[in-house]
Amino acid sequence: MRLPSPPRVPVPSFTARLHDPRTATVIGRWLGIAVAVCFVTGLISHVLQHPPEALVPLLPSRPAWGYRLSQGLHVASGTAAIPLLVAKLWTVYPKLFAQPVVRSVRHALERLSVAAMVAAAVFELFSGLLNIVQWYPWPFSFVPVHFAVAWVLVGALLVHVAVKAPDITAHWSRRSPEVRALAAADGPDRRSLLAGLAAAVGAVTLVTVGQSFTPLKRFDLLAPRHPDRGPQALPVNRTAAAAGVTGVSAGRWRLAVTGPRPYEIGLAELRAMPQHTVTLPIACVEGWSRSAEWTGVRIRDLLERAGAPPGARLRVVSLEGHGAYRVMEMGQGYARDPLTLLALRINGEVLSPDHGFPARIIAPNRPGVLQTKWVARLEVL
Ligand SMILES: Nc1nc2c(c(=O)[nH]1)N[C@H]1C(S)=C(S)[C@@H](COP(=O)(O)O)O[C@H]1N2
Ligand SMILES: [Mo]
Repeated sequence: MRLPSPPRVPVPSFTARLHDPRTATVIGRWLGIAVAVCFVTGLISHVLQHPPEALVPLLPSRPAWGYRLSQGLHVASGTAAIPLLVAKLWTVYPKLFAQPVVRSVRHALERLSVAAMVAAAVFELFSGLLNIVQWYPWPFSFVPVHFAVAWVLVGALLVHVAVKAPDITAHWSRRSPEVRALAAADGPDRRSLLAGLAAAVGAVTLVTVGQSFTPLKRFDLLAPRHPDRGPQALPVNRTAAAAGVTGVSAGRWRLAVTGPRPYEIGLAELRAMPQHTVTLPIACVEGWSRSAEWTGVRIRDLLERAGAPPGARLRVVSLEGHGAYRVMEMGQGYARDPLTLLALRINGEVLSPDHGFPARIIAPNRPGVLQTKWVARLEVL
């Protein structure tokens, strides 16, 4: 007697071109570029913010706009990667139904590395996106985890590219025989999908990039910050009230400078010292940036008065009672740069409390988090 064969689990079958390897290769190329830009600019940001001891004296304070460009690219490439990742996952998701589930040890490892890569990519884009809107709905600290998972992503991505190298090469060129063969298949047009995706990437970029690329600020509809919005036409991340620095008295505030010849100096005396005006951006790690004209005293003049040796580093302490950005250090390259100021004014006006009254640091080519506000003390190290 013949037994009836067991019912087959219905597995969707995918034949359309939108799920073929050529589509996966083309979208993968775009996504690869976005991830590479995001990773390199992320490394730059990490090194500038948390430099290993040996690099501190080597960090360049020029070009003055360097960090602004690099972090603008970081957030823009990460944002562009979101539609690209969604499209890429949609293109390849039929592989989830591949039979048999595991063909060999090698195949199992390959699938595991893809799972790690997808999880890392989703985590990086999601956590980065929430970070730029300053929402931290998780118990861990964003920076170290975002940084560590970036390495997982890049490692798994390299494995993926190596494993898929034959497929990628075969489908790289429009004129390759494999791609021509695919063109014979029925199904919706691949070009429409790619054009739609390009339009989506262009649109999300256009409505967000104005937060750092000010010529496009008119189109900045979806970015969390607008470069013009804030006291004195400059955004604020941490207000004086949030930092608990309120009611600072201009008459009683004194800046302490420690070093071989320590001294204290009040606001009136600072204003009587040679004033310099520089045009420098605040470039926040969250992607927004805005240039302003800052006026104040050169840090190097203040350090020389304390008898600081030429190679000395500087520690800056804020009036803020606690907070991750209360204490900041800078290497001698920044401390000696003539553009690095203890700023007292912004665009000609006295700093408002939210921008760091009575005095804040402004230095070229530095992450916004290191532009310490409400300065209380300079320590020559
Ligand atoms: N003391 C102190 N300084 C600080 C901060 C802070 O929280 N405390 N925030 C930093 C961050 S994250 C940025 S982006 C800039 C923003 O400067 P602004 O508020 O003047 O635009 O200030 C920096 N200086
Ligand atoms: Mo920031």
